[in-house]
Amino acid sequence: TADSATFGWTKYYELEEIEAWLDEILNAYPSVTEEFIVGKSYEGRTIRGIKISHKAGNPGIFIESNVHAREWITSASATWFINQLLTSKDADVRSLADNYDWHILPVFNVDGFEYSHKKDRMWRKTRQPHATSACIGADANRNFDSHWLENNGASSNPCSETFAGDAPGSEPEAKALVEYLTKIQDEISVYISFHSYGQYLLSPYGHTKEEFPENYDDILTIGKAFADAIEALPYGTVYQYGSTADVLYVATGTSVDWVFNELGKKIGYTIEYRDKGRYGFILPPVQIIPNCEELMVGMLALIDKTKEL
Ligand code: ING
Ligand code: ZN
Repeated sequence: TADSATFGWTKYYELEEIEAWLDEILNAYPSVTEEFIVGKSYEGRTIRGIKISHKAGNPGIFIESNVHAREWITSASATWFINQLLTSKDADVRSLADNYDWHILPVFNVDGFEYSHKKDRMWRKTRQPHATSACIGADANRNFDSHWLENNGASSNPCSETFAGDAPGSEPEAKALVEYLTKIQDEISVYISFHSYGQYLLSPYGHTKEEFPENYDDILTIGKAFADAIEALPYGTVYQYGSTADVLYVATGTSVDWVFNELGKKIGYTIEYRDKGRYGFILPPVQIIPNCEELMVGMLALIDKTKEL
């Protein structure tokens, strides 16, 4: 079972267990939590998130996690973070919980996540079939309507791991998130997307390395604070930071770029968690909690610095 007495962060859980745990959390903390529904996946699953709000009028932070099915550390980190916001007695964490509204989507690509548990551990994409190919699914993080399929930042081949889909929003999951975020955009000031792996804090733009956002200096200052905080922990884990296209590769139609370019938000990051490739997507469960500790100090520093600027 996955009740809160037995749910922990020493193993990875399946979708059903994560959802059962979410239900328990919603039951246990009714005055500060609320479920939100993003919509339905291709296979008909409900895409569910949790909002944590300790007081009215807080700025909102949206966390999107597990868009890529095999990146299991991301939903483990999201659930750990939810638990910290509700139970931690640490003053800094309490201040994060009290002064921001948290909109957390632990498993965005629900169909792919289920498939990665049941059939193919290395699955990345959605599970929607394609009309003219036997290959299944698209990369939901290339399916958003921001420079969609430009600059070789995605593939038009349905068999590619970075297939952009037939059109922006062709994947029901991406379409649902676009509609949901559009609806609640006034409640959100920071957007963070969880990925693995490589130990990066990536910022806009993904679609080009020829241009940078007008607030890129601030974005880098915040990135440095995040990376420094993580490196200062005894694990000494090193994160690189900078624009996605500059530090990693050109990627178009990503959720963070869409929120930044189309919703006009000024702060959006992708976190690429541990490790640097030794275990890659199959990060051993003993590393879940250390990874989450890094997330928390990084997030504290990120929010602190954002507030200062
Ligand atoms: N990496 C991300 C990917 O979607 C990324 C990198 C994230 C690029 C966000 C642009 C925006 O390819 C992994 N490992 O999925
Ligand atoms: Zn990813």
